[in-house]
Amino acid sequence: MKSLEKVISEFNIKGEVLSVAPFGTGLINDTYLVETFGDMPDYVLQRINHRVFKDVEGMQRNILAVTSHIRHKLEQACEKDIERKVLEFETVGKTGKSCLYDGENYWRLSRLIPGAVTLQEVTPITARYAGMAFGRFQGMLADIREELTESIPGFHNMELRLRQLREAVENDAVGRVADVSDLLDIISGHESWMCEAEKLHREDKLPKRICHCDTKVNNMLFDENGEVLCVIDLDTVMPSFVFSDYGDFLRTGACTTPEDEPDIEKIDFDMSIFKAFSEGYMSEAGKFLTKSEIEWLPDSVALFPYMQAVRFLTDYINGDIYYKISYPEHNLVRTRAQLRLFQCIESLMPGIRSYIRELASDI
Ligand code: GN1
Ligand code: MG
Repeated sequence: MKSLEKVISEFNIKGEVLSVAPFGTGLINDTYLVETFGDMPDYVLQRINHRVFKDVEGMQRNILAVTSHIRHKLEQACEKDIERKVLEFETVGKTGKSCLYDGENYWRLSRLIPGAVTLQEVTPITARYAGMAFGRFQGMLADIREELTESIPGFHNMELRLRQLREAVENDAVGRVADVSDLLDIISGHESWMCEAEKLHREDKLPKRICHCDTKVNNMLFDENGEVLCVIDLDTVMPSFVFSDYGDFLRTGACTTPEDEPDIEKIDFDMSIFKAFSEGYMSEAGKFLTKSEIEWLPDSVALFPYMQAVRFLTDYINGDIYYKISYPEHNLVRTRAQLRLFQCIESLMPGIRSYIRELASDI
């Protein structure tokens, strides 16, 4: 692998590199903070995992289409501080491209947004802001003209995720299936409910639009006052169901523990975060959501822990080839935690449904 300094030198950056250090907690790409001397901008360097993102160029085209569309919207609205509200990528040499392929790896470099912080924990106040931010994000992209590709085909397609699990079980590549039959039973017991959205889509009853598809709180940048500046980590921006962003945020944001909590007794779903996030989201997204999209929001709260459990378990059975792990049973622990969260949410469904109904009747 080329040295990181050599990679950085291929991009048109301002200033001279002072230091390069690992940055963030993503499970897929490798991310580095690049600091420069003096007042020059600092940068974020990423090595893109092209085993996961097989069409890197298509993904990068998506990201540039989205960031330039958002920039244009912010300019039209005469927003202040636009440089801190949308990501900007540096180009490689004279190519005009924002992605470097060094013969082995793909790299990209964006400006670090100054004074921005990421939060690892969510409060009702930040959850409300987050809901508004993702609602606004989807709203701004509702009229984008470019057709975006699915940077990971079928990324949030529950039917596909279950097929991948079934294939993993059939192959049983590392002999782990026998020990997870209890988890497979829980999963198969809920298949038809969890695949309902795909069915509705096929019947033309549920649309897709451009979504972020990885709405964790650490994928948002907040300013000094705790308000959202912008949404980052745009690799998975693609056409999906709106509730990709709504449900996936709650999966981590409203869970009382990290997503890999080993003690499942500690896992619960925090209704106050749910309410605050939903209120923020609906205050923005209520302007453009269709009736059928609103109707499926409550179910999506359950869908995302379920889907994530299926994805973690598939990877565990395949021998840990997708997600970064810190110890051998990590994907199994993650699966158990997600299924526990799913079950907590299942028992709270009546309250979840009635709260969303209440919010929807106010708009
Ligand atoms: C991955 O790399 P990170 O943490 O942003 C994954 C998400 C999962 C998440 C689970 C491309 O995101 O879909 O929800 O791990 N991203 C991809 O923590 O698979
Ligand atoms: Mg991410």
